[in-house]
Amino acid sequence: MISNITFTMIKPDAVADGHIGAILKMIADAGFKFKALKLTQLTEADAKKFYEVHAERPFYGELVNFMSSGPIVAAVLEKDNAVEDFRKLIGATNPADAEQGTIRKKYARSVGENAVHGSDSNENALIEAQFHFSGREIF
Ligand code: DAT
Ligand code: MG
Repeated sequence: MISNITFTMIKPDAVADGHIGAILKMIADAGFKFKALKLTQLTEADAKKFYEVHAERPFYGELVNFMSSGPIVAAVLEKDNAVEDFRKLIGATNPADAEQGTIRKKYARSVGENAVHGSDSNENALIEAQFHFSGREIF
């Protein structure tokens, strides 16, 4: 599973805006297989840990508050070249810069509330998947 998986979250904005079904369909239609899937919510401590790498950035506090503000959908996805292909499907971090047809272009509210997360490397995909799911929740 090491090089063919990525980890995603449908973030609190997109869940609150009613986009879970549409986003899961875009992911499935793009050829990703669901290896794990759940509706959950991050505590403030979870969000701090998940985004630790951004701790020095000016938006860290806002990011932690937002990501723990409501339910999310967490998923592990499988496909050849999963990390890179999923980053293409979601589009640029800022929806204003995202290409037409990408998930962020269609559903993100702003750069901070940008609808979905996608892992940035194979190594982080595995770390993030294991942060959210136990071994018996990944198929
Ligand atoms: P990505 O989610 O595209 O990998 P990132 O890792 O650089 O982007 O940042 C993580 C999250 O932090 C991003 O999804 C939303 C938030 N963020 C990034 N840049 C921001 C900014 N300039 N203002 C507010 N939030 C920002
Ligand atoms: Mg990132």
